[in-house]
Amino acid sequence: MKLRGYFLTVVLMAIVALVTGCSQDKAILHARGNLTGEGDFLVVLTGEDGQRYLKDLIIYDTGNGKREVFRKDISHLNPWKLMVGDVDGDGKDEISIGVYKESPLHPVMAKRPFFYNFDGEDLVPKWRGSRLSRPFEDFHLFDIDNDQVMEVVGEEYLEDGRQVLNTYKWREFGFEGYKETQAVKSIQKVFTFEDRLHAIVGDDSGNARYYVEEMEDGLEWREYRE
Ligand SMILES: [Ca+2]
Ligand SMILES: [Ca+2]
Repeated sequence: MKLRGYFLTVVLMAIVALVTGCSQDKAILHARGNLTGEGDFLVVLTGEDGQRYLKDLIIYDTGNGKREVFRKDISHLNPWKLMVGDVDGDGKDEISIGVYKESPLHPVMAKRPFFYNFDGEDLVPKWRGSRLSRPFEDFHLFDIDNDQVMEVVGEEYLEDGRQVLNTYKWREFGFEGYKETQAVKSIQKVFTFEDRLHAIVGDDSGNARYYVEEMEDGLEWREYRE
């Protein structure tokens, strides 16, 4: 009898775990950084597996254990990307969220990059620009010129459908175009490797891997050889 009771308890606990596990959103994207200039934080976007757009933005103070310090449902922004990095060089990392929404100045649904600061209690909008220079597929934070400040790197589309990597620097009130690459047929994937920005670039003969080098008058594609 005793053993059966124990078995039932275990089964019930397993069912409860399964049900609550299924109904709860889980951390899909996360990024770490020093949001306030004086501490380590973990930023999380929750959602459901396979969902295109996510839901809750949660911030944990991880300086001494792990303590939730902020939580907000931002599903109305259709968030799809989360990054953390210092774009203005003040020593505090911004939270960058890729959203998919209309904007007052540009009333069509489009991917847009939003930037926030965290003051220890609340999110403070830094830049909710209507768009980059051109429509973009994805964006990244990367220090292209090695000055310890992140540039925004957009995988942008030209009007003829070709793509460029374009970079932006924070200038007091917003992002200003910096340097861009020459156009290529397509950019398949962008990633960081050994402190350089790499990309898988598609052309008529297939895909090739390049890294990006900063030159005086622009960014150059350099073929990557292992
Ligand atoms: Ca900053
Ligand atoms: Ca930089």
